[in-house]
Amino acid sequence: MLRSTPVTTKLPVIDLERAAPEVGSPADADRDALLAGLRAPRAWIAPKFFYDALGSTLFDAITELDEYYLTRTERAILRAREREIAAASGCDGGTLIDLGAGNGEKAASLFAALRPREYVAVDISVDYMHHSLEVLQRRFPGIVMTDIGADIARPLVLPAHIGRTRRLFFYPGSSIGNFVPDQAQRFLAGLGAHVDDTGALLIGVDLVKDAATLQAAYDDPLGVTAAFNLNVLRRVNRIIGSDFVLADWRHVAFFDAAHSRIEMHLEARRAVCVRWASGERRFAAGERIHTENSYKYPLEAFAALLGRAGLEQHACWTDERQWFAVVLARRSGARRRSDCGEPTPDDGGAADQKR
Ligand code: AVI
Repeated sequence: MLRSTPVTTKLPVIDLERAAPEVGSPADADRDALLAGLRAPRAWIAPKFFYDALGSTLFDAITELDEYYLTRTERAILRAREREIAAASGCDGGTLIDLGAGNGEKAASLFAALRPREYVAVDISVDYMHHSLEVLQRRFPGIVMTDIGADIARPLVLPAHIGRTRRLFFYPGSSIGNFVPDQAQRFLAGLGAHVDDTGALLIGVDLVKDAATLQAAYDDPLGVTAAFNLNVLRRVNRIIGSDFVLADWRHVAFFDAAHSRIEMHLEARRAVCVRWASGERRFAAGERIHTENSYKYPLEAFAALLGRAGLEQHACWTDERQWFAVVLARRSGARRRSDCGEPTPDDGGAADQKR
């Protein structure tokens, strides 16, 4: 059995990562990707490696920081606008597909408004998600729940039993900003292929703003983001058997206005040689490993990105400061719906920008 029934609390899990057949094991792919990045002239580590158990906990701590405005700003918009979002999506009674679901709580906070018949949680941390979903299933026994273990950066394969109409893809948190724009376009186009005219995408986008605010969000005085960044080296050591010494590295984060992105790096405090079974890499003092980009979009640039991906912005809600946007998109040319919600006065400070 692949999915839950409304009364089941023991959820079967679909782990597309572990099941991927033809390209060698995901573990091999991870090792290959890490080695390629460490051997590159400008070394890099893909940000997906941040999220082991400790990394996920550190990320949760980041979202509690005063400086990291993204999570709480998005939450406030979703809370203030949930009824409008539900009406504009037109996906009542449909399938809510949560990309990078984590513990599913963000999506669950919208269940009352969106009233999905089916909830599909997709996340790479399959064990953590699976346990959380069993808890959620007990709280919402009327919703059919499925969890899928998959790296959402890879082409999404949905099991055949997932409802095909009124699919609402939910991609919060501005994780779209962790893709470079070309990848983001391909990713969005891939989602577009999974929705028909009745479906939509609800996506959180961090907007460009003053550099000091951005900088503080990614280089907090408590050092939580630094710990999050450095922790990736522990993960690399485990995966490729390398001997990174964390004390040799410092966290660096800055806003690159030309690319409209925060860049995170790990910088060698002194000359170091990192070894693993099949090789080594020497780093000069001050040399960096690039670990993450976090793009910040002007609203028009994000709408243009959607357009290049064959989607169009249908509605958009922001906070008063215009720091963050929640965007509802449909396939370009999708039949317009008439049940698009009008702005309500009791918006708790969230500003509405319908197109
Ligand atoms: C997950 N992602 C949207 C976060 C971001 O803001 O780019 C990851 C993060 N990196 C450092 N702090 C948070």
